[in-house]
Amino acid sequence: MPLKQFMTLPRHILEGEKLHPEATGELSAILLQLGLAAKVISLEVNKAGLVEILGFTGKTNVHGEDVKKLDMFAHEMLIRAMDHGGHFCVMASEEDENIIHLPPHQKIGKYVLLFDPLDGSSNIEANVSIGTIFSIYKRISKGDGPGVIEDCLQPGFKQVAAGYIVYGPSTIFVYSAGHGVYGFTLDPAFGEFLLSHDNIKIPARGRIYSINEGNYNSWSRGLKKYIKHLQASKFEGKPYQLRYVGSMVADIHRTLLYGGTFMYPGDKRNPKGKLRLVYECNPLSFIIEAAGGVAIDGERRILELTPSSLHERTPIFAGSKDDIELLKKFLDEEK
Ligand code: AHM
Ligand code: MG
Repeated sequence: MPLKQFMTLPRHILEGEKLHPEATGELSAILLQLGLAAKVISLEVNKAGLVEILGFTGKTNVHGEDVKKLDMFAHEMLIRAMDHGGHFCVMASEEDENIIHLPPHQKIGKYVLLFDPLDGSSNIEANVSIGTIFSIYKRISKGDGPGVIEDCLQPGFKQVAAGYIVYGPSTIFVYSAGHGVYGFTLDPAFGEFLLSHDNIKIPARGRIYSINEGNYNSWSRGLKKYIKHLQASKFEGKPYQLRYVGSMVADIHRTLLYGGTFMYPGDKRNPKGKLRLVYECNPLSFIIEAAGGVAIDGERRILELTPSSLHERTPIFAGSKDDIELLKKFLDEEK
């Protein structure tokens, strides 16, 4: 595309909308507003080492973890940026135990917004990449009153759009509305997201595997055998590589671009692993699948799981199609 370098996120969203004559423009408005919120959070993340924003608020979130101020900033910023557009009937955030209602007297819309405001926050103080993850559904509850928790507990295949923003060496906004995955890098000079990754396709195989190997002793036999198999094998004549940022959003972004696998298994102590189905696994699996990859919980497609609660966790194995298929064979053999 000759004008690729001048394809801004707003232009891309609006041109995408023209391809769907039935579109009302609402989803475009939501994505545009998310782009704006991403810029504000990115600015704040970039200041993290400079201002007195680090440290703990003294509160813990619903998972019993310490909440850092930047998490709360991102959480509040997303709510403030998104709750006045009249597009949503309900929202939910990883940083809030319950669903988030729209302000009183606010127009109620037909969409549902779910987000992890700042994923990988244990990395903030080390200046390592972190990110925001979002997921958009249509309401299933009847009527035009406020949405309910069931609107937030839909299986991931019902997402109408999903995406993430990685605050890394550059800030990148990646989204899919179901047709293709597109990445936009923020130009800090004029504050606009520019198309940098057009129609991303995940390679069918990759050289990198990504897992917290510190948990090796609690893995299943099948998973141990798979990792041992990779360590004893070659990819295009070279050994496999282990890369693990510890921010799922950054690990998935690398997997999307380079191929390979990202894994967070369950174990005896935590059979459902650590990562949240609604806020992390569903949106990132939607992106992986839209790019031609596969995401499973070890048996089933992540996107076919029906969440039973907002903060439910699930094991996840996501990435290149051939790699995940091979991994599944190892898991099945040791069932
Ligand atoms: P967070 O949302 O509180 O930041 O936690 C989720 C993060 C993921 O981004 C990452 O994949 C995982 O926790 C890392 O966990 P571990 O330190 O157990 O490897
Ligand atoms: Mg997270």
